[in-house]
Amino acid sequence: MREIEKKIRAFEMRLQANMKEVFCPVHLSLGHESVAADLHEVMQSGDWLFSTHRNHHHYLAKGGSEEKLWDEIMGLKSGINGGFAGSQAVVDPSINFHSSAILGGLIGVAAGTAMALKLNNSNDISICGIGDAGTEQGVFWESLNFAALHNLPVAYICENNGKSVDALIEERQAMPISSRVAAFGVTTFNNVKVAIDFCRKEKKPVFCEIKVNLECAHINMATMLDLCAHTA
Ligand SMILES: Cc1ncc(C[n+]2csc(CCOP(=O)(O)OP(=O)(O)O)c2C)c(N)n1
Ligand SMILES: [Mg+2]
Repeated sequence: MREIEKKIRAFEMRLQANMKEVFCPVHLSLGHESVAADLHEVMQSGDWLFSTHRNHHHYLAKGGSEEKLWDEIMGLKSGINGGFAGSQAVVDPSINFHSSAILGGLIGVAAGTAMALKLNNSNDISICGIGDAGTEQGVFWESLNFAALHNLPVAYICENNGKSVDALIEERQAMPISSRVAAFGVTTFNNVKVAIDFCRKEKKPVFCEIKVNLECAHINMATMLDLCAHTA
């Protein structure tokens, strides 16, 4: 296991052990670390990284502060966003990192950012981490079409854990994601580093699908139910 994977995993396991102290929804990325580690190895500091409700691994891979992330999740003023964002919506403009609790919320923003990078003749790219259910939002297909039409340097990195909360992918999707993406004229990959290199060199959109195994529950449900009971 690479150093960055160990760092991410240690952070998440410490968080899991302290979940009783947490008062916000938390989606751990246990089992997804290798995707973030691959990104860590090929991202430039000027690249933009857009993430989801499950974002700790992405944030740490982009060079985010472990202490500030911890404090944010704990709801402290010393957190990245003063404790107001919580785990799901961490934003750190100093490292071009954004995340959103809205499923698919930043997919279009990532394409728009790629358009800005293209207009500025930048060598940086726009990277968007999504889950398999992120591809079920209409904005994903609209953004793919737009990015393909305009040759935008945007990389959609899909961590396919086969689940949308507890709904299995076999019960939700008729065809494999990558084959549908290819029909939009976007080149598909199953290796993050190769996909990012292609996107940067060719200045074209890419889609990379990695099968992962989420090693924990979707969310900190026990903590959430406890919180509801106390505030009811
Ligand atoms: C617009 C919207 N609809 C529904 C939800 C509730 N929701 C949160 S996470 C999630 C499933 C996400 O699955 P996926 O994108 O595959 O990511 P994973 O949690 O498996 O990593 C859903 C439906 C939401 N946050 N936003
Ligand atoms: Mg999923």
